[in-house]
Amino acid sequence: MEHQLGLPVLYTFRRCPYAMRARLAIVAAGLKVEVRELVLRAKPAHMLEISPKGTVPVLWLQDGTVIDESLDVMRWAVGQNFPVDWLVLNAQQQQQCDEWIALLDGEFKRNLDRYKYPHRYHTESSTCDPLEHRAACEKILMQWNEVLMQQGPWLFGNKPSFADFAILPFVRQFRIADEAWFDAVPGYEALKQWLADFLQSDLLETAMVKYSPWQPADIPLTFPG
Ligand SMILES: N[C@@H](CCC(=O)N[C@@H](CS)C(=O)NCC(=O)O)C(=O)O
Repeated sequence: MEHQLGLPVLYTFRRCPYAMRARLAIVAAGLKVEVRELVLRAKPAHMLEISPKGTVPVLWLQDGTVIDESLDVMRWAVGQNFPVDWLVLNAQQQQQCDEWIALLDGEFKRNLDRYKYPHRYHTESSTCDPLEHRAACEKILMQWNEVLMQQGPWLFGNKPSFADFAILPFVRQFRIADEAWFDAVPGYEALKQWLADFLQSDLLETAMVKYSPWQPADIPLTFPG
């Protein structure tokens, strides 16, 4: 397997929020990669060879380096070319950003999965109540709503940052679990506006362009196209 376009290769799955945050950072940084879309039930052998844990996103650099954690792909992208309109975080903001992302990737994601797919978490002795987990997610969302109310429209004020784009794909998923309920429920208007701005953004549109699942014999495609 080689880098046919001379670009880093990104294994990705369109709907995966982790892959989405990686693609957002790649687009925001103005970079190009060779894209290999996949379906999770049929992961390409080459991807599993370079990253046996089998999660997306996986970025394979020209020198053979493999970056297979979404936050590391984001860090790589902004390290290559810092997005012009993103805020450079100071030390205190960076610490806050790291804390929020830990909360998101930990407690929020754990509850989001149980809200979205409760049947996967039923056990012999207990059933998983999706609404309990939705409420746990809401408690976390309320924290970001407070921040956005005080200093929005982005988490750190007037400019978007790493924190916004690491978090927003998961808030999008929370909404998608029950859009009618989310759109009607009162109580976090600033957060809804933050999400709505993201959903309408050119950045997301570019990051969500559709590709067919990749096959080794395919002509290589770039992302963004
Ligand atoms: N910590 C990883 C998590 C990535 C992850 O779990 N991605 C999911 C898709 S959303 C995945 O690839 N799951 C493997 C599977 O379902 O087979 C990261 O941040 O990149």
